[in-house]
Amino acid sequence: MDKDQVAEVLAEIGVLLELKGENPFKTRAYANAARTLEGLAEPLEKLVAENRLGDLKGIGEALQEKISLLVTTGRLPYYEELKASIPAGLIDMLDVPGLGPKKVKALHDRLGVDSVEKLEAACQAGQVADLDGFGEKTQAKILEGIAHRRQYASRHLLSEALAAAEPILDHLRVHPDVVRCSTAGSLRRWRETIGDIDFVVSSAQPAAVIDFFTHQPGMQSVSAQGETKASVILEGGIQADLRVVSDREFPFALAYFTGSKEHNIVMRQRAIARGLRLNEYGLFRAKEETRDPALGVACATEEELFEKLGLAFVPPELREDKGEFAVAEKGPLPRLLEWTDLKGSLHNHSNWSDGRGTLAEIAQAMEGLGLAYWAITDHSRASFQANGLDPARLRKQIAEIKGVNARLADAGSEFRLLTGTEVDILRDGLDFKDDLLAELDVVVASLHVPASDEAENTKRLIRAAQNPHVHMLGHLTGRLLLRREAAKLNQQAVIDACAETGTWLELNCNPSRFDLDWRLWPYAKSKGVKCVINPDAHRFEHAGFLRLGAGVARKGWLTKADVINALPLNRLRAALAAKRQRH
Ligand code: DGT
Ligand code: CA
Ligand code: CA
Ligand code: ZN
Repeated sequence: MDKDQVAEVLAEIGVLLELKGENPFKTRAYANAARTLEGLAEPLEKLVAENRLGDLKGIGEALQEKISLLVTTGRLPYYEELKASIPAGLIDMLDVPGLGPKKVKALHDRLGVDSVEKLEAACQAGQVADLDGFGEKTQAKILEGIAHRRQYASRHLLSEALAAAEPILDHLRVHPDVVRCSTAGSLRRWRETIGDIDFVVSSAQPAAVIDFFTHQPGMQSVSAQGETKASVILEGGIQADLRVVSDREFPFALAYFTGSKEHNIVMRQRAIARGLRLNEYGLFRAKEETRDPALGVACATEEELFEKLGLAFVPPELREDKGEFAVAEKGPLPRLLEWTDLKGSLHNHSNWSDGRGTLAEIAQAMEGLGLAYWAITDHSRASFQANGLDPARLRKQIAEIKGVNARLADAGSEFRLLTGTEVDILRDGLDFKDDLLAELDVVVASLHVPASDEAENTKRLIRAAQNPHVHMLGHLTGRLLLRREAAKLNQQAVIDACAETGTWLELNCNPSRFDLDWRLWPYAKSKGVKCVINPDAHRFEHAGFLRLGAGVARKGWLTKADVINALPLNRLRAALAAKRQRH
């Protein structure tokens, strides 16, 4: 196990002990140890091998032993026994947003509640509000949390659905009986979360294709299988639907199953207005539902279908009935951003805070990907749990980055690291003073600890945007898809402030964030606010998030001209200087 996994286990032990009502010093020791490990600058394996765990603050002998065991064997019997000694329903309850171990224990001790279902019933009966230390507000919050949890459980992150779907699509593509194939549904539309995966295939041998599909590696079970369709549950729990049609029907089936439902409704109305009938099998000269090829209007591709309905081609990402028809009626849609337009990233971490890799290693990896620049924006001091940098360490990092860049230049490379920070937005301003910020190439300001009050959060973010040294606001709402709701804030007001001050907004393309949300980009664009697509990389592989983020930007109608990190390095430098020159 690596340090993050070990830290996770220790933190969980702390929670489980608290749930059992163990003494608070003991429970806190685990939580503290977890935090210490997370902030570790060197590999945990190395510390264990060199027998130096004892040097870490607050890690006594018992903990050292447990950590060593986890690092070397990946298992800890103490943890497994502890977990087994607690009813599974109680552990489940910890997952309800807003419920910590203390509250779960109180609910169990005083109401006998030992499952989420019983908890919901107790809330609905008003029993929870009557408990000491709970009240009406908490009870309502718990009910809301249970509802969120239920929604979360039925959906999956886009990144996970893509990882499951792409190998299957690759297999279908080379199957001899498959003529054309594609993903469809929300996955093809690049929604941030996916209910189920949809595939559309054209073939003259549907039975063979269905048999092949249901016997793919990675299938957990087959839930339905017919002559032209099948539904399966993939390992990991995602459902996937397959439809097989004739190749003549393919463009119609693809358009229909890509959706969205709202988009399809308008498409069908446009067909009706032309005396035609549109369904998943074709575009027919008929008033009634039909699948009769003799009545069909031939379309070889989706492009032709749109054309027959008086529309330019609408990329799948835009098929949400959010303005695409008005634009496609007039002519071709704007050329949306492609992920290969992106030249680098302006928000990333290194092993100086909570990321992986040294500065030199990161430079080498990102240059190897063909990128032109990569900003190192480690956390500021207030994010102590992420090993945030104080001014002295940050200045040392600036010097080291200059060294890396000098060596790159000597070697004839044009790739550059940029200096930077992800500075915390605190209650009364930024975590660093302006003179330090002015020394950096790139300043991202992020609200990591929001207040519970909407006006207060909005005020803090607007004040950050007004700082002449802040180039962009990072992950505006702090949401974690399927895990944590967005912080309360007036996003429109913050966008307006960014427009006024020439501040950019991040499209954080970590697949758990996609923050700012795609639904708000058309507004930001209309105000002239530029987008920066940042993977917020904590390890090399996270550079791959750029591809996901480009799709989200497309969904927000963004073009290359709207995106700062589509600029080459020299023009980026000019853009970075521009905000500071406004003041
Ligand atoms: P999801 O799976 O919840 O993330 O969202 P979708 O959009 O993938 O929905 P899904 O899998 O239920 O259906 C795929 C597409 O099929 C959907 O986007 C549009 C089309 N479709 C399904 N049912 C209907 C319907 O009742 N009416 C219309 N117009 N289209 C439908
Ligand atoms: Ca779907
Ligand atoms: Ca489906
Ligand atoms: Zn970050």
